[in-house]
Amino acid sequence: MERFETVSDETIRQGGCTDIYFVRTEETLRREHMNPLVSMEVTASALPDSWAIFCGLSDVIALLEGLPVNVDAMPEGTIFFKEEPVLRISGKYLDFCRYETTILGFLCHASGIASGAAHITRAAQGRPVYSFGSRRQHPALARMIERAAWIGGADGVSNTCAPEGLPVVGTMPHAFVMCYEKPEDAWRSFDRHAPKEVPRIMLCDTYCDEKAESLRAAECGAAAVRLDTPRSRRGNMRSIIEEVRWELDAHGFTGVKIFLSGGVTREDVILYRDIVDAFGVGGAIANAPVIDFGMDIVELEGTPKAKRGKRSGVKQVYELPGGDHRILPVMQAAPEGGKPLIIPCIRNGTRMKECDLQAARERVLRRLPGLSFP
Ligand code: PCP
Repeated sequence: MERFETVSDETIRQGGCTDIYFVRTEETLRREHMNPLVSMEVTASALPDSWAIFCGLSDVIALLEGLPVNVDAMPEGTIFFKEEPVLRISGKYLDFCRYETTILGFLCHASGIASGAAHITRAAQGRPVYSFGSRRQHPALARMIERAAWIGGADGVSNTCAPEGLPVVGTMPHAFVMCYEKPEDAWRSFDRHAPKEVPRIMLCDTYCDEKAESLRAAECGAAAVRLDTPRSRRGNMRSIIEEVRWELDAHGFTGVKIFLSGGVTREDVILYRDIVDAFGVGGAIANAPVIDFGMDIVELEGTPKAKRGKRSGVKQVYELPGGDHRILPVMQAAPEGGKPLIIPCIRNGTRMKECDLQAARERVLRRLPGLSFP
């Protein structure tokens, strides 16, 4: 059977998914009988926003467990700033050289999605945000996308391959409504057959005006109406939403909520958060810009060494009592009240700590309210 255009876990684990220059590096160093002891740090010199969320460590640990290396990192869900090391690997260079591509891939993508989700969650100011974007990426990545979105603070996810325990949400696509003669038939049928715990959120823009369909859905018992109006038909979206709200209220459906989806961006969330009860966000989370991490040698055979533009020496990042961060050489005394953020993850191949998904998310949710936002 032909396989999909993806790389197998086994190939990744064996270091087969790498940039060719690492293969050439290995060959050359081996022939020269060189294998220096190095410490490498992962840092981002610039970020898409002023802060970001560290995510993807669970995959890095799964990859490096069993190798003769030490790994130290910020726990997943830690807020970090540019120039801060988020992860460090120490060991003989040839034992992990070829994994750089994979390690950065894990971290850049997952941290980008978690950060995108966190910024949107922050923008929503308490309105629920649901991750609807697994369809915007290769399906082989769906689990990672939903995991990262959840860590970043999304209130639920839509893909059935999400890690166990995550709230999986969603009711109906346009295709379902179109299988029936009238939307009412679809909504009523859904109500008859959907599990009791699934909220009756009815899609209200398939054929007619959002206001007309929303009223009809409310009359059918909708708990909420979902407006997924295509961009080409939007006009003034704010006035469409306000009109829907007005008419629902005027007809006694004050309890019927409004759910907005379809191309929703961070800016849309800010524009409509006062009149929308919940958001379904696809591409703005799943396609969030990746974090541009680099992985660089900072110490060679115990001596600080760095390329241009990077700071030499092994470092620690401290969270200060007010929430600010400070980067210091690891051997320097901790600042007063400073909490070290980089902690041991692997010691000579042995995993020191499990990555706890819920703890990662709580870490984000605790910090979010105090973070800067445009
Ligand atoms: C999908 C769904 C969400 C969209 C995707 C989220 O829309 O209804 O609203 O992704 P986005 O934020 O990147 O747009 P459609 O593909 O129009 O879905 P349907 O099958 O319901 O027509």
